Amino acid sequence: MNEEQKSLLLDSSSRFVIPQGVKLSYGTAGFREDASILSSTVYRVGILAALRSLKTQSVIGVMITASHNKVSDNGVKIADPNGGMLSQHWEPFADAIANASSPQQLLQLINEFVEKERIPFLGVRPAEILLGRDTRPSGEALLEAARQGVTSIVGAVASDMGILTTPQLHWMVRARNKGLKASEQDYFEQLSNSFKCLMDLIPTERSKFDGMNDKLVVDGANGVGGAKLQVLHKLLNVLDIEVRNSSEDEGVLNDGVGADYVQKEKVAPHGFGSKDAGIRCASLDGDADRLVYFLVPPESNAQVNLVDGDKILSLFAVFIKEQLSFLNEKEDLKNSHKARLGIVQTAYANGASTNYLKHLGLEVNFTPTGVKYLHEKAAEFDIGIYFEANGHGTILFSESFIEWLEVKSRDLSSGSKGSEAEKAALRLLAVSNLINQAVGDALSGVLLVEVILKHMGWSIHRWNELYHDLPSRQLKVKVADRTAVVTANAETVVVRPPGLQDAINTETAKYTQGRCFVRPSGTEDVVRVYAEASTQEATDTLANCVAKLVVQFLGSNSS
Ligand code: G16
Repeated sequence: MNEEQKSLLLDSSSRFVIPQGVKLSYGTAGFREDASILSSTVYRVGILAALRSLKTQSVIGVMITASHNKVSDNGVKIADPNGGMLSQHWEPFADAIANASSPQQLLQLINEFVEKERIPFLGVRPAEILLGRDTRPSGEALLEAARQGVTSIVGAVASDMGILTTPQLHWMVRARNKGLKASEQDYFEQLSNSFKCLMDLIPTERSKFDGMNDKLVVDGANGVGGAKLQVLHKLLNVLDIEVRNSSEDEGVLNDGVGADYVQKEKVAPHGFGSKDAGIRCASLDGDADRLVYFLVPPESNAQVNLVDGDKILSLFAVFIKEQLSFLNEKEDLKNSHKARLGIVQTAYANGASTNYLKHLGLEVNFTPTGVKYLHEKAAEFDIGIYFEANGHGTILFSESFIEWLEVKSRDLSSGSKGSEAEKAALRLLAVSNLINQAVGDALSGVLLVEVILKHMGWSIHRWNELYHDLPSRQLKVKVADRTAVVTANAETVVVRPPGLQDAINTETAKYTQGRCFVRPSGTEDVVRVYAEASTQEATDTLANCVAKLVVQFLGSNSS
């Protein structure tokens, strides 16, 4: 770094004073904290994004969001050149600069990192960063902090893409780096065109739902997703979708609404009630990267029938498997490419879903919580389907498989035109264009669920019957220091504090089909407890007992 660069960094960083007494860490999905203490962190992430852009000579994204967290929180995450999460290799640097106590220390850390990573400054394409934010009131000021961070690297350019869903920003970064059209309008057009293509390929004998109301009612979590879905809805003009809890309504973001609330509490979001019984309902989270479906029961105050990320994954798996079997019916296709289909879940996946997927003959893999881990694993397959139970997931297609599909669909269309194999190849290509290849995306997820249900001729009830969930419960426990919990084996075993895992094992062994694990959240200041057992009552008892064990071993923090 030359002297001009050093003084630019020293000068701009002196405007962003680090809060005292807070240790920040790049968690499950970037930095997340109360918005009031985040401006220095976001500024520093802006610098990191510009350095990452120089290093990779690609466009990088910075998204200001705290997704499912309460409205007073905010956060920041990076989209890497392929649209995915920041390379984990750079996370320690993110932690280090976020916690640097003075401009001088910050400069020193950056200088050392630039040398270690050999980040080029001269004679290269200048850094280019796309900035996006969700609807949080703190977003505008934090976006400005990110912009100042980016532009404290000489020549770097920051483009404000405005209010977006998180997956839209990731999609744009990926598209830009592939040399494709990358505006928000292009995103909507790609989704709507591929959706229409899948609709046109629905077998005529299946094109009716089995006696179901065709309407879908979507809870937008009072976040960014509702308004964006309305835009898509207008473009499509074939789906009957009603959006409630849109950011244009009066409600508070993620407060008694949204995918996280519906999935964890298993209750209907605000604005939904017994009048909606029997109607297909869905819920997005605050930045529209999660999606769950649900059915409201006729009796008020009863739990909703949750159709969660595991069931969305299962629906997608059934559909993809069917298309692959059409392709495999043709001997020459079967021999020219044996597509590897892989499933990725986390420990939160309901045990019944894993059994179901294995029963379908699919390979199921497990990773720790966090899209960054699931995505990486899913990318190892020709088709990798990953979903967290909370509704975060997508389907990844390898470049080589897409190329093979493109060639084969052309060959097939000149030969046995209209064959099932040709249609299957076209459907898979359309899915790869519809479902976001960069990250889990509730908007593309809704469209894919809707068109697959139509393709199968299934109602939400039929879909929900694929398997029966084991009763489960999730609890949050406030402890003195959640980082004292260290886990292993995809978060199923507690390694520290010593003795806690033995105590959990002893408790779990008392329950038929008992399963329980604890892990520190990477987005909230809590330890999470997950339990499963053969009845809801037993599950709740197990979860509560283990929550007490967590407090015993770690000390409570009720503040
Ligand atoms: C983020 C991550 C998800 C993760 C969730 C909860 O979601 O992207 O992969 O499941 O946090 O993580 P934790 O249990 O560590 O708090 P979102 O939708 O909040 O960005």
